[in-house]
Amino acid sequence: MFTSMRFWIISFVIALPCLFLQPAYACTAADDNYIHENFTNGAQWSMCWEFNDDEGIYLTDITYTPPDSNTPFRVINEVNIAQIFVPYDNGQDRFHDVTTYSFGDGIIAIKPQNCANGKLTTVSTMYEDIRGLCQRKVLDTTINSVIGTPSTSEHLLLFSSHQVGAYNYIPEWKFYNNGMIEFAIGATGALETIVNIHNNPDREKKYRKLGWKIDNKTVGVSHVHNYFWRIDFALGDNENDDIVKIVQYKKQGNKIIAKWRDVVVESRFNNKAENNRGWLIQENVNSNKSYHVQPGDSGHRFVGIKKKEAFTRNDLYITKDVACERYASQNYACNNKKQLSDFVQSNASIENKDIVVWYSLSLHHIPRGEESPEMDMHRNSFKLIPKNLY
Ligand SMILES: [Cu+2]
Repeated sequence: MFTSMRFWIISFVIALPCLFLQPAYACTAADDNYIHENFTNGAQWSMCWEFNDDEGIYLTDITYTPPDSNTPFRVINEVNIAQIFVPYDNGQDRFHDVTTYSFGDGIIAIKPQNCANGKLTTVSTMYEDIRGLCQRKVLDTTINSVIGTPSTSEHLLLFSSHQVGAYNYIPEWKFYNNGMIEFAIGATGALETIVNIHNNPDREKKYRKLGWKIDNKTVGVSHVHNYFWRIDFALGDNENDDIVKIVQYKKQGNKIIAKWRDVVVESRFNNKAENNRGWLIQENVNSNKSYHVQPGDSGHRFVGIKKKEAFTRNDLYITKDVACERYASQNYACNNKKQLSDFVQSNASIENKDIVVWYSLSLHHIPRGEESPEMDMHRNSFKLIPKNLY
């Protein structure tokens, strides 16, 4: 009896650190919210999806199994859309689409033909059950036909569609067979803020500076879509030993030299396109397995009102994981930390902590007559590029 009890106590003590090292999975293969995809090259992606009234679909426990392996490699604990902030050029309309307008609950049904050869899943909002999440495997055989060898790019695509006012947003999550990830948000629907300038030359003159005349009677007001993602990385088995590095490429004569620096405290950065800046999240100090945060559409920048919109002042933030720090703006009930800029504490170490990367993209959208009555989709995305996974 005593021996048996001692065995269990010793087993528990040995297992205890593992409980902390390996976070519990939010779903198993038997659950409805489990997503799994096998690819022709032998690779696999698996993850769980969850739903929230604010940000809608978010993904947890994301693992990638390389082509030559049977062991899933954990990449991300959790990723969610952390805000869509849309300030209009008129200076007055400043919409926080995720938190003010229940972006999640605005999810609409996807027609079967828009999820052809895929799987439509029911999402339960506060109000109703909606066939709102499409999971589909996408094939691209371009490389195959160009180089003549049986090489195929495949990815798992997840998307939903959300009505926010006149707008319709389509978040896309793409997981490629080579380990690459792309996060995107497309926007379509109808223009939100249009002003009537009919027979009013003064008003027309004023608003043409703030937008574009879309027909004889109306001007569409320009605006910026600021998209934010919160990515709780966890490379490998231990979520608390990831290393963060920043790289920039500086010109030396005709050469372009990589300069690396470790990031050891909570930090905020701007994407300096002229330096090809990027960030590397590495499994641990002894591993070279890593993901490179490669900035995406970053030609447009928006910096908002000084203190009130301080969250717009940087493009990428690194913090340690604090559960109540979830939205880049209007983040209520979190020790008075209301926006992303509040989450970065000066000199707060991120060593041996679970690391979160916040990344934002901006698009200055100038309306056109061609976008009335409905817009084509304007879409912004960025990539997480794997290094040394296989
Ligand atoms: Cu727009």
